[in-house]
Amino acid sequence: MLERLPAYRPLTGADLPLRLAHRSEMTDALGPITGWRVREIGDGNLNLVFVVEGSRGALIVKQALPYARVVGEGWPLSLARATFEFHALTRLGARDPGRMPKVLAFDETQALIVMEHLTPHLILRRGLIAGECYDDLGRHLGHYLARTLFRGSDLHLGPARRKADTALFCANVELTGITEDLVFTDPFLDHPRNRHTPGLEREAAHVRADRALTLAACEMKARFATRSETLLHGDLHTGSVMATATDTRVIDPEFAVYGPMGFDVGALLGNLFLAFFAQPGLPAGSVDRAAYGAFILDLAATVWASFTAEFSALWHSERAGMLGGRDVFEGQGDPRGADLLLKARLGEIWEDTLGFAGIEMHRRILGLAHAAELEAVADERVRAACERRALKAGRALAVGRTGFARMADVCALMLDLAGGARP
Ligand code: SR1
Ligand code: MG
Repeated sequence: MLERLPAYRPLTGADLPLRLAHRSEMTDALGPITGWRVREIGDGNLNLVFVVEGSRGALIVKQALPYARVVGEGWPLSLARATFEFHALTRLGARDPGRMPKVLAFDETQALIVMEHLTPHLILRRGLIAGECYDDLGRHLGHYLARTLFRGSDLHLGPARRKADTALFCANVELTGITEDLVFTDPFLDHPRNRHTPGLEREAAHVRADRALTLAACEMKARFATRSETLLHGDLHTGSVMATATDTRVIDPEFAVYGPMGFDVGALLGNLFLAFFAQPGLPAGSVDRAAYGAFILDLAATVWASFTAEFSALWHSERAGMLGGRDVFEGQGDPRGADLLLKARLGEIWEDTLGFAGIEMHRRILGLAHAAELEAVADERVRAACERRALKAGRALAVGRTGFARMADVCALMLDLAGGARP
């Protein structure tokens, strides 16, 4: 690990080599400082991200700023998010080995993490805009979700370890507060942080007057804030995934907190659905956008199927924690009881997933932080039309979350709303 530096200072491309060259983790991986080339590539909402290339290889240096980059110094934020990100990278990375970038060094004072440079990986949002093909993405993400959510919970961990981690991540109040406000609150009222595509004024007003939808947002917010089931990534949208045709990585877990399992699954699926609704508005080029939309729905279905399959396998092989029902069922000769408990857990996660997905779809259209897939639709009238359909779908999921029996029904709804034929 890095030694502490005297006082926090944001890095610049120009001073990074001199400030980090004495770190052996850097020189070992990059080679001599004379060959270092630095580029700032951060396009997220919060941090600085540098790629440092040397004669031997490349690394990423991610540093928190004392404010939210998307707004500027007018939105101060503490540097503590780098510490939560480091602890989350360590834990989630160990729960699904190989799925997160390797961490080489962490400096708490400078709020920076040095990690593996993922190349030729592309941010998934960019890949879904470009119409990239992925072989195993859905399976990788479904397994990632099952492994991290199961292994961070009382189904697997002992109570002392689980409670210690819950306490650790409970302190991530600032970023959790951003989620509570930006995801579950702002889009459902007239807030100055909100923005939307011109042409959606009527829809934005309808959302705010829609009691059933607002009730769903309040209910999902309560589940997010009070159901401390497992360590969440906390911000698992398609900008937090990097992929090649055959490899998938999950990045940026700085919003990590203990919460309900369906939150991560729902955030991911909600963002995939947004990418689906963006397809008709994106330049076709060599991409058949209708076929690519079907691919995205299939991807969402594969995520869910792989999640449930892996979660069920872990249930049978790694259910060592106190909430798996081993004592009351196996202990008393009723193994079938545990199967019913698994079915009930997956049923709850399914309903939560749909609820969180529907709310996420609203906040990425009406709130502060939007989805690049929809933002990439250049013509505002076309974008507004895509977003109108996505809002209808999001409402159907959030309000009707207890009424969908299968993923096929969800995908059929998406196709109907997009104007496509039922499969
Ligand atoms: C001020 S942060 C806005 C959003 O960006 C992050 O990626 C999270 O999604 C957050 O809600
Ligand atoms: Mg992020």
